[in-house]
Amino acid sequence: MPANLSRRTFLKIAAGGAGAAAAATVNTADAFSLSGEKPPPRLASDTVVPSTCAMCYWQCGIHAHVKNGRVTRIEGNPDDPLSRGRLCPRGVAGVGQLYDPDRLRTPLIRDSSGGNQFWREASWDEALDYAAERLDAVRKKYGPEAIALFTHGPGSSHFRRLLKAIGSPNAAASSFGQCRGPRDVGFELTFGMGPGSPENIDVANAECLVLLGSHLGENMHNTAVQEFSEFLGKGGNLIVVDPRFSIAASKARHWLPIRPGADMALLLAWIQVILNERLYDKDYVNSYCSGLDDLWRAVWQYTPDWAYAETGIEARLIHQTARELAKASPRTIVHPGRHVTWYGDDTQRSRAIAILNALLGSWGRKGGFYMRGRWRVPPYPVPKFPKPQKPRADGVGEDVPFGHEGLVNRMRDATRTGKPYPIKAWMVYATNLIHNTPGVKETREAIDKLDFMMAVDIMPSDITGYADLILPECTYLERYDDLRAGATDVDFIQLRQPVVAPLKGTRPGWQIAKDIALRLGLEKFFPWRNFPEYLDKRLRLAKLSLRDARKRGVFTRERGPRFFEDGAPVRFSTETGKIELFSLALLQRGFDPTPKYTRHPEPPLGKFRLIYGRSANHTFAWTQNNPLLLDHYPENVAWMNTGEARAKGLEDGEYVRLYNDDGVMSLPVKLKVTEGIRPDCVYMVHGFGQTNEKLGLAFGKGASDTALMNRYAVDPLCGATGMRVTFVRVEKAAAAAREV
Ligand SMILES: Nc1nc2c(c(=O)[nH]1)N[C@H]1C(S)=C(S)[C@@H](COP(=O)(O)OP(=O)(O)OC[C@H]3O[C@@H](n4cnc5c(=O)[nH]c(N)nc54)[C@H](O)[C@@H]3O)O[C@H]1N2
Ligand SMILES: Nc1nc2c(c(=O)[nH]1)N[C@H]1C(S)=C(S)[C@@H](COP(=O)(O)OP(=O)(O)OC[C@H]3O[C@@H](n4cnc5c(=O)[nH]c(N)nc54)[C@H](O)[C@@H]3O)O[C@H]1N2
Ligand code: SF4
Ligand SMILES: [Mo]
Repeated sequence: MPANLSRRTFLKIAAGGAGAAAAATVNTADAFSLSGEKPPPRLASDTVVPSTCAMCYWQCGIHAHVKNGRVTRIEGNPDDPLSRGRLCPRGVAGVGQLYDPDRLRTPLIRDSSGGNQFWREASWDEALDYAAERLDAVRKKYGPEAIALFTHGPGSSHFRRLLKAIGSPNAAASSFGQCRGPRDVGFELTFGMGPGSPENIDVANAECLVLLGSHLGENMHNTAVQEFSEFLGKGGNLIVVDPRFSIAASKARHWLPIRPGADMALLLAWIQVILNERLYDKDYVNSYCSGLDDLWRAVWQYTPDWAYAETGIEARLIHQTARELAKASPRTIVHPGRHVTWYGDDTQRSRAIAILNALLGSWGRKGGFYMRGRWRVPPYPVPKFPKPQKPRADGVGEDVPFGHEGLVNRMRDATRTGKPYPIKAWMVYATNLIHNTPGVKETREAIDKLDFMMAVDIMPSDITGYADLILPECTYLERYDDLRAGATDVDFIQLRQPVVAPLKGTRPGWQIAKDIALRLGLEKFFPWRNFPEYLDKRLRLAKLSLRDARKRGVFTRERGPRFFEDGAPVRFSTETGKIELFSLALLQRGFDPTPKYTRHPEPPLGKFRLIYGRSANHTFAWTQNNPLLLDHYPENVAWMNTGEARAKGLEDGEYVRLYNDDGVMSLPVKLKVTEGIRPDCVYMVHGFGQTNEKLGLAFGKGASDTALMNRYAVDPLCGATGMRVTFVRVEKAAAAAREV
């Protein structure tokens, strides 16, 4: 760790997470002044290289300070519309990942000679030959579709290209079926468009914001947190629906500690009140929406009195908050959420959220949802990819009627069962399937069925432990990735470029994918000599240049009007061309055309629902070995309600284990006894409980939520995995250990 990034500074930045969302996103210079220390002097020999953060998927523009070939600190690029010159604690801690001594630094081949399995270091040439040879064997024996890609994040495009060149349709990322899939589908069915990333919400100008679960301030998507702070600074009315007293709840005018799983009841009751009391935006609804009468027929019975019994939220409060939503409309946002794979009826819950926003007239309106544009960067011209001869193995578009992105869980299950056809090789790029997909037993069974699995990662993670071949990628600070075009209040194109030379032995993803393609005879799909050539070609086609991009890191362009009132085109790409309060598409496929309430099973006496979320200091399961972040948030804790803990004789700070209904026991985890959670659930930060011993700092810290998720509820509309259906009992760690 560079000496000038003192740990105290980090404490200071991250500690803001609990107090003020704004303080959690100060830039490093502010952080130093906050902590009373002097910022490190900017020596003349400091070089500042603009690039893009990849400590999470938000992708903020950065300025990396480099001295003598080492990165000394990372700040936000003030010209970047996502960072606006500020980074979250994880972005600042990119150096901790770059200089992590446990990083993968050479290709490794699983060697089973002599009866024992062990990792053998290999040269890149040998490793790439091996990858190509094994992939080719599967391709010849079973057809190209037998090769699947699991991937996530900014480097994915290189391996998606490789998979397409091979001729397989089977790519999947956890960002759909374990994250935002149901939200995107629910909004598409209603407005003809999903909320996208960054979400098309104008939070800074909103007057009322409703967060269902979305725990901004712990969920540290940078721009979202900055706008949230602006909203709070202006005295916006924040309503937080969460069974746990989250950081956002601590800022709210109303905290509604809902019974987990009952959000649909609350949403339907809000819709009922808004229709019943004619509080909806009549002009807007008359002009743009279809199906109002059908909606009313479906929801009239969902009164606040009825919802009280389901949600535990008093009818009076449901009435009052419904009126507050309407009063601020159209500057009211019922947040679409992001990780929404909760209970299996998540697409319908997202539909209810979309419908509520439509009634409030907030879609396409200032202080509500803006209309997105796109700055098109033409692709690098390559020959047409071969057409796969088989349909997708995960059934997307067929058995899964409304999903339109690959599903990790179903691709995994196709591998496990050999149905609809055998999948025999996995390429796993930057995704830790052991931590991000429920049903770990099934994941292991699927891996057992493979002829070959390769993992491209930066760390010896839990998933790399299962591979036949590990290929060490260099980190985002050491490589180029493809361009990212996006939009906020401006259109932008961002560049990721190397800030320092790659750690010896590691290589960028673009090169790994190209070198494998070359060995498989697929070089015509990778016709560039190197990635700068690729990037420059694309940028030139967009009338820009790599030379400029390298200097600035980001290009921005003014947007046309974003709101209907400013002249943004009113367009809804639904079947009827209207906002569909009643969905014909759903009706035609035999689903409820308007959202309905189903009660989810509750944990039996003595058990708790397992819920989970984020720490401001960690990204999923990949930052737990980063000294800068771990120092501040060293292990996850299990939150339990004070009364429950007392009844069970459990004390704050002691170690417990969680047991699920299938006899799986968690690693020991520290108990946090608090009034800030309902008695029917326990809460944990996701991503801990790593079992790879090569992770010197992360190994043995905290427990994994995923390891307990044998069960999950599949959303019939989009195939996503609802992950809040696990019940656990909680026992003292020592006592639990005796039982086993
Ligand atoms: N620091 C950090 N920030 C991140 C990430 C990260 O890894 N680290 N990941 C990013 C990504 S990809 C995503 S998708 C987002 C996810 O972040 P969000 O979309 O905000 O996540 P959720 O899982 O929806 O919300 C978790 C909250 O839901 C509450 N909750 C649990 N059950 C229920 C329920 O039944 N009803 C209601 N109303 N609330 C419930 C939990 O108590 C918790 O406070 O975070 C993003 N931001
Ligand atoms: N139980 C449970 N499951 C969840 C969630 C949860 O809250 N609880 N959250 C869900 C959500 S919202 C999402 S979006 C997904 C996220 O799931 P993923 O995005 O797959 O996140 P991780 O599981 O941390 O796996 C990321 C892997 O990428 C590696 N990596 C990081 N940077 C690089 C890089 O630059 N190059 C390469 N090659 N590898 C890199 C890390 O070392 C790690 O092994 O998980 C979902 N699954
Ligand atoms: S939100 Fe934080 S970790 Fe994510 S890209 Fe931005 S600075 Fe990096
Ligand atoms: Mo996510």
